[in-house]
Parts: sequence; C-alpha cells; structure tokens
Amino acid sequence: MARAVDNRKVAIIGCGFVGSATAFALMQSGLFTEMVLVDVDRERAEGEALDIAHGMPFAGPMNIYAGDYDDVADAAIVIVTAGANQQPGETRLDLVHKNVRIFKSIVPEIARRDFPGILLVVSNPVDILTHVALKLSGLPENRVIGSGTVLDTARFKYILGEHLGVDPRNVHARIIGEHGDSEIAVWSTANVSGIPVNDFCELRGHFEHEEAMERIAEDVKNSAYEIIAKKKATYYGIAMSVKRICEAIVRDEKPILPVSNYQHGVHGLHDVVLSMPAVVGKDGIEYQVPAPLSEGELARLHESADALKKVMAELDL
Ligand code: 6V0
Repeated sequence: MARAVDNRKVAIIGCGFVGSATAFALMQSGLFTEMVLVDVDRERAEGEALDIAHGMPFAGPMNIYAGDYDDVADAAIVIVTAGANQQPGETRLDLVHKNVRIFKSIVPEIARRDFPGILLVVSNPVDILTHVALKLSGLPENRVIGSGTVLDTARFKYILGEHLGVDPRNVHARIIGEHGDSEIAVWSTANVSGIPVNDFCELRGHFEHEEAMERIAEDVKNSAYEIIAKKKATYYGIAMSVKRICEAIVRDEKPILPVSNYQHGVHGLHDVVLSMPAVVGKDGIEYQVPAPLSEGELARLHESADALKKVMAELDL
C-alpha cells in the first residue's frame, strides 16, 4: 500500500554541484524538517549531508542524511539532479543518451515504491528527461514536473532589471519552450509595473529596442555556456529556482511558474513536455495558463516543440 506523503520531507537524487547547492538552499529555507540525499557515490552523499548539517545551528534543525530509495518513498518532493552535466561546448541535448540511461536506473526505483509525491526533474536536457520520467514512472502528469525555464526566466528578469535599473521582481516577463537553445523570450507581454517593456525602456533612456531585445535574449540563452566556460558548472541559480518550486508545492502557494510540463492542447501543443506557465500547488501542475503570445512567438514555440519531439521519437524507452 502507498505510504502517506510526508509534507515536511524532501529527497534529492544526485548530490553533485546542483544537488548539493539545492540541498544547501533548502536547508536554509525552513520548508522541510527531513532531507534525504541519495547518490551512487554514497560517500559523496554522506559528506554533503554532514557539511550541510553543520550549518544548522545558524538556520534551524532538520534531519539530513544520506539514504536510499526506501527512504525517499514518502517524501513530498523527490528532486532528481543526477546525471552528467554539460562540458564546455556541449549543448543540453548532447547529454540525452547518457542521462536517459541514468534515469532508467532511478525512476523505476521511485515508482515501484508507490511514490505519492511530486517528482521534480532538474537534470538536463530537462524537458526530455521530464517526459522520460513521466513515461518510466507511470505517475499522473500533474505530479511530474521539470524545473524548465524557471531559471531562464530568472536570468531574463535579472538582466532586464540591470538594463532598466529596476528590481527584477518588478519585471514581468518570461522565457518559455525548451530549457535550451530553442527557448523563447516572450517580449510581446513583457512589462514593468504594467508599463510595456519598450515604453519603460524609453522612460529609462533606452531607445534601441530591437538591438537590446536581441542582445538580452542572447545573453539569457548563453548564460549557462558562459558560466560553464568560466567555472565548469552552474548551480546557485538553479538551486534558488528549485527552492521556489518547492515553496509553491509545499505551501500550496499557486504561483504561475514556467515549469516544464506535459502539454494537452494549449496553443495547439500536444504530446510534448516543455515550459509553459502553469499554476503550481500541492498537487503539482494545477492549471495550464494559456498566456497570450504574438504570432512570431507562437511559431517559435512550435519549432521548439518540434525539436523536442524529434529527440523523444529517437529514444528507446
Ligand atoms: P555533477 O556535479 O556531475 O553531479 C551529478 C551527480 O549525479 C554526481 O554526484 C553523480 O555521482 C550522481 N549520479 C550519477 N548517476 C547517478 C545515479 N544513477 N543515481 C544517483 N546519482 C547518480 O553534475 P551537476 O550537479 O553539475 O549537474 C547535474 C545535472 O543538472 C546535469 O544534467 C546538469 O546539466 C543539470 N543542470 C540543470 C539545470 C537546469 O536548469 N535544469 C541547471 C544546471 C545544471
């Protein structure tokens, strides 16, 4: 029989750069009282658990330990960050075969324990691996989520905030589609405090809209490549993004987040997993939001979906 979900428990599978940074962010968040770390390299998981536990006197108590799949079965959220990361020059899609193999060793272990919580995929290529996790787990679609373009959207807001000299939290704009090279910056509805972004640019003395939009969208898309070239991996931004998604679920906050989720017809998208805005709460994906797009954005969204479908079609699941 399925165990009841423990809303104060989280599990992280994969304790490399991303898993450990996520564990560190979650320890400080106060969202959970129990955290299980799982890695094929058990010593790595044990070391991370110990190191993070030593921060507890400055944060708050929680039970953090290295465990195995029996320990994760009743977690409210299982976060999967296991897998190879991009090497300099590699795209996210280059990782697909290595990481699908790893997912075949992880997801069935979770599913066969009648996992009642939310499976949150972070490993790349995140859209493909979320779709793979959905198929391998047999879990309902609302309970299998990818971190998607939550991180890209944060990067977009940060860069726009810097450009405009305004708090990024007042920038309302998002990236949708693939978390990767075909992602789409949604400029048509981007605004700052209700003022269309180009009008706000002019208020701040910027008039070269086309040039600025192209540069900012490219900077967002190339952020990961730049960070990887400089420090081999990206992990703090994604850790904060994962913490935000966990807050939404555990506190049933219902924010609209561009998470990666299975598409059922919004904007004519079918049988593909990619990032589109959705209300996220205790049941995972609660409502897919049909946010308006320009014709050009819609066309690019379909190109992004087609690129992902092509990769999915080549996988042997
Ligand atoms: P890393 O530092 O190499 O860590 C990967 C960890 O996974 C290691 O500790 C491995 O031992 C472990 N691992 C491998 N196989 C298994 C297995 N079968 N079971 C359990 N653990 C296993 O990589 P890093 O942490 O930098 O990246 C992890 C993944 O996150 C990569 O696929 C990245 O591309 C991806 N990222 C995703 C982001 C996003 O926005 N979705 C952002 C950054 C990185």
